[in-house]
Amino acid sequence: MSTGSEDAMKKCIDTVCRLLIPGKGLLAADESLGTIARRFEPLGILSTPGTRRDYREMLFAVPMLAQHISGIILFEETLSQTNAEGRLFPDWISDLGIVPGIKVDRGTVPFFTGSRETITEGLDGLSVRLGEYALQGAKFAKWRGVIHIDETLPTMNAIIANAVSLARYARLCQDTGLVPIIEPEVLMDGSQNIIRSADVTRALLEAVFDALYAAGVCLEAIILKPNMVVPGAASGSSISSGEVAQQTLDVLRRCVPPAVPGIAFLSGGQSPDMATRHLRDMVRMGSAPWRLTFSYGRALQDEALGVWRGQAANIEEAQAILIARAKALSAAAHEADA
Ligand code: 5MM
Repeated sequence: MSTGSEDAMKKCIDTVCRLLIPGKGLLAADESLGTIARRFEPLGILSTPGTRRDYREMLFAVPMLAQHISGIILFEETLSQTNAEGRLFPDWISDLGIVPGIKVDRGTVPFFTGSRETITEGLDGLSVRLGEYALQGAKFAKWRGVIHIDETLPTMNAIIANAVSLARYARLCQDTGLVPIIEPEVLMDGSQNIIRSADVTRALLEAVFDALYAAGVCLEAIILKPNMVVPGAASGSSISSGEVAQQTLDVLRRCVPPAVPGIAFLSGGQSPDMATRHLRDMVRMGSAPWRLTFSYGRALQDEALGVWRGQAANIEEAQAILIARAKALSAAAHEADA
């Protein structure tokens, strides 16, 4: 099975190298309209194009952000917004020395009427959209498939359908010269123990790599963005950071070929401290064949958002909190290289 053109693939490899610079990680700032409204609402911030723009400008303008952040995942709206000086966000981010990317999925819908499982939409017309995003300056893309877990879920049907969608998306990205960030997420909601979480994560990753092979995706030009293997948030079990690191690495070693250059974890609702510790412990364990880093949304942003609260007067303090978290994550991701 052939992969994309040589030129497109060269672009992808170049972007992968820039994203996986040792000790740097990704900032996921691609909240869709519903998600950002849910994050703003408890803080009394109305979600409008203007407040979303102000918030993203506050994040991206953090002094020295590029020392710790290699790439930023944007939401489609942000791609055509400008900073206070009138610079388009993707151009401004590039000038800061950070690679701009774009979330290209259209979100999840129930798998069928009444189903509690979901499938991610957005494949129709994707090839054309990818070409447009590339013209707007995006160098990489992201698609998230979501797997729900409980005593009876997930079904193989949902696992395979989400895996096949991720693979088709990834192939179209590489054909366009965009690096696909492949995000298969087993949610941490629920009362499952860590062993069940490991089993489901393994089943999902096996299906994803089967689908990637079948679609002719070049593994050297992807970044995997998986969940960590943790017990369900409602399980009440307290597990050491070392065990989370061990269980996660065991699953990844079983399923992820060493040809994959990097794994950039999602935080999935873990606290910022926990998401930092878990990454640090995995990196400390050493001997992983892929670069390990972060691609966090909430674990990078929540502390800063809580301080900013939509007020210009709080910008400096919020930015100081964000850079401190980014620095801690950078250090966690860099231990293996120390
Ligand atoms: C930042 O949130 C992203 C967008 O979510 P929606 O499409 O649901 O609005 C999300 O995909 C994010 O990129 C990843 O899940 C990682 O975020 P967390 O908060 O889990 O680290």
